[in-house]
Amino acid sequence: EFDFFKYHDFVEIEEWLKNIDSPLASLESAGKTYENRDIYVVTIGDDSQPKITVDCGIHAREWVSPPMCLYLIEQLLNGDYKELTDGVTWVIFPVLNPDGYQYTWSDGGTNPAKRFWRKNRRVNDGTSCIGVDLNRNYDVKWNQAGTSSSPCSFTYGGTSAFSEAESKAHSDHVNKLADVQAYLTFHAYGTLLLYPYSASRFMDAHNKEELHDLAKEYSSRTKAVNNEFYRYGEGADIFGAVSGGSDDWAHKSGIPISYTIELRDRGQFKFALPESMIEPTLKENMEGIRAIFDHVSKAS
Ligand code: 0X9
Ligand code: ZN
Repeated sequence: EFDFFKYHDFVEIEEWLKNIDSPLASLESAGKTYENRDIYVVTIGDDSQPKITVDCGIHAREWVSPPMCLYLIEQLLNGDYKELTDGVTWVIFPVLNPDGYQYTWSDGGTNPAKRFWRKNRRVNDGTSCIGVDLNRNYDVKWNQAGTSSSPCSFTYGGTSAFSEAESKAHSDHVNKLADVQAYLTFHAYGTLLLYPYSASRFMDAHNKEELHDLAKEYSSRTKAVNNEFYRYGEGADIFGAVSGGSDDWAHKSGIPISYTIELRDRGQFKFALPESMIEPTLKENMEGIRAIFDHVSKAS
């Protein structure tokens, strides 16, 4: 029995994904990483419907993120959220950065020098420093703000936008889909909901009001579960300008609803969130996700 409320390494996650058995769902590889792992994508529903696309695990050390995607898949197929497959197709990338994620599991996840790795594991030419921050490798104002051009930095943006196998495979796959209405990318930590743009204080989403109102709704539904409050706002307002992120790319490429969700906590345990806090975190966000579904299905 797979325990959704415990952490699992990539090998265990991959095995679970391969065992998904549902007429609604299909598992594909969107591409291969530098270390030759699969960048998996689970599609629930057919191509004719409006879509919501979700990803988890773009940052290796944010361990509570992949469980969010796995639990979402399970709940859509076998749990209390089956009705969210009515009229909407889900395209879910459960571990967008498998090489980095598996690296954090070195020595069983007990080695702090490895457990808190953030980037992918690409070997950068001309330096001994490894890895690109995939959330600085998308194309909105790439390499402009809140990012580094030093390969040794933990926010290194790579040699160009989409220089990395993971961001390239992800964006290519999503760009091929018709009628994508919403994009959710799960990170940790902070207990926050961010909407575009993050790249610059001087860029506003064309539907900023809609994004703000729906974030408020997500936050109020989430709060109703465990009384945990997710603060929300424009990324650049909350963090200052940070460019090259996947949320900005998604919005700019035509997906109107786009959020980065920073799961728990607020800084007590940071990336080392105790397993006992996985279940409440996932359950409260399922209610937030229901708000996104309601919004998308109401509009179409
Ligand atoms: O800095 C990030 O990539 C995210 N925070 S984290 O602590 N999980 O690393 C926030 C991303 C917000 N969106 C953009 N910067 N585009
Ligand atoms: Zn992150």
